[in-house]
Amino acid sequence: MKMYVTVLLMSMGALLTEANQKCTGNPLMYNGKLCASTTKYADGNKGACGCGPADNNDQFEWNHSGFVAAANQALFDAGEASWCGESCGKCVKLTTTGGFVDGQGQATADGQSRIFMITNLCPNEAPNLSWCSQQGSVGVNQYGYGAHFDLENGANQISGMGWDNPEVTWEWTDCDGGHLEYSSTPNDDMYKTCQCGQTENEEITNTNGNGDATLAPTNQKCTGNPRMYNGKPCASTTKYADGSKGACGCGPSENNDQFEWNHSGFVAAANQALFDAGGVTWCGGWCGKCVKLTTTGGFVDGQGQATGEGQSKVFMITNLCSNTYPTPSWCSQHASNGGVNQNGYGAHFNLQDGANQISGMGWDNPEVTWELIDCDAGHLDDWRTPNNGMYMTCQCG
Ligand SMILES: *[C@@H]1O[C@H](CO)[C@@H](O)[C@H](O)[C@H]1NC(C)=O
Ligand SMILES: CC(=O)N[C@H]1CO[C@H](CO)[C@@H](O)[C@@H]1O
Ligand SMILES: CC(=O)N[C@H]1CO[C@H](CO)[C@@H](O)[C@@H]1O
Repeated sequence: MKMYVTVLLMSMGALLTEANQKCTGNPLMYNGKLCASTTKYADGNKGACGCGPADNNDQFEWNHSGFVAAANQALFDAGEASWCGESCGKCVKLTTTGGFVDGQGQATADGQSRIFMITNLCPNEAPNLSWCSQQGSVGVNQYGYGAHFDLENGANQISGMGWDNPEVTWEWTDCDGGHLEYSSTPNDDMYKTCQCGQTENEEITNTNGNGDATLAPTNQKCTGNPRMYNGKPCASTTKYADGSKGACGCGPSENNDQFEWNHSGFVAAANQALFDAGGVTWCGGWCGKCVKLTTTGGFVDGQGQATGEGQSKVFMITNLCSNTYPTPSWCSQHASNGGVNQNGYGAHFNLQDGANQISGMGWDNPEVTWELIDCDAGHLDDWRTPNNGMYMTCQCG
């Protein structure tokens, strides 16, 4: 009896320490979605996206009660820009997990979603190091989160909802859709009044080059900057085949060969900004993660062909698509071009086609939407998606 009580107390102790964070893994995830930590702040400044008048440091009126947030440096801009970062004016949907970081917040009911526009930077410097310095090969802050959002609380819009630094899952979403759902979420037109919103518009015009803005989008279903479809971020795809193990080391350590599962497997090289926000070219933070790609039916004019819409496959990221020559047109997502490649996509996946697994499905560089998903679930759905155990055999695993 005495032993039983001791064991019970010990397990209760273990429950107590671990219980407050619902997200697990590295980086922390929950229900197959990436987690983020949150805090709140209030200042009267226009912030690092210039959401205020050009002639002073004030904010626009909509900052009062709006759902706006400062993102950690790595998310704000992979190239470390501290003004007009590539995430300025983009929106994220945050959903409470019910968890929180021990000693840094309080429990909040789970499943509460709100949509926030990124209008500011949480720098990876003192006094913001503990939350906003995502570091290491996995790129997490000291509590294990790959992202952090510091939420503007100038009109008590955050504390008023009972949010005391809740743990959340996060995903990119469309600002206009967010504004329709929550009037406090700024929309795309409001962002265009920000100083960085104006720069971005000029860049889009320049990118189109020929001045004919209507020609380019004909075959692309995704719209906006970055391009989105049905509220999901879009990516461009291409295919490749080589026999080398790639930037996640998915092959024997003594040579440059690939594992057998590259033959017919669903594996992909991700653009540098996604592969590793810190610019790492070996064992990037996204090695071994899986993305579900769903065809939109669209494609980039002159670069592919129409594919039926709604076809989904899950790919493990096992390689890097470098942002240096000869791949910059697809993989050059960078602050200087608004975080999109020359065709307007925030992400690019180069799909391994060594056994014609891509061309065999009739995929000729289709435009897709993408979302993060668990590799084991992907593998169950189609054995060609490598599972987490297979990834552990890679050098970076
Ligand atoms: C970042 O630092 C500023 C002071 O410079 C502070 O007001 C803010 O709360 C900090 N935010 C986080 C998330 O550390
Ligand atoms: C211009 C403007 O509306 N600025 C407001 C932004 O929000 C802060 C509170 O966070 C107010 O103090 C400012 O007046
Ligand atoms: C070790 C191994 O199975 N390597 C194969 C990886 O896939 C390529 C085709 O993309 C084959 O040529 C390799 O033999």
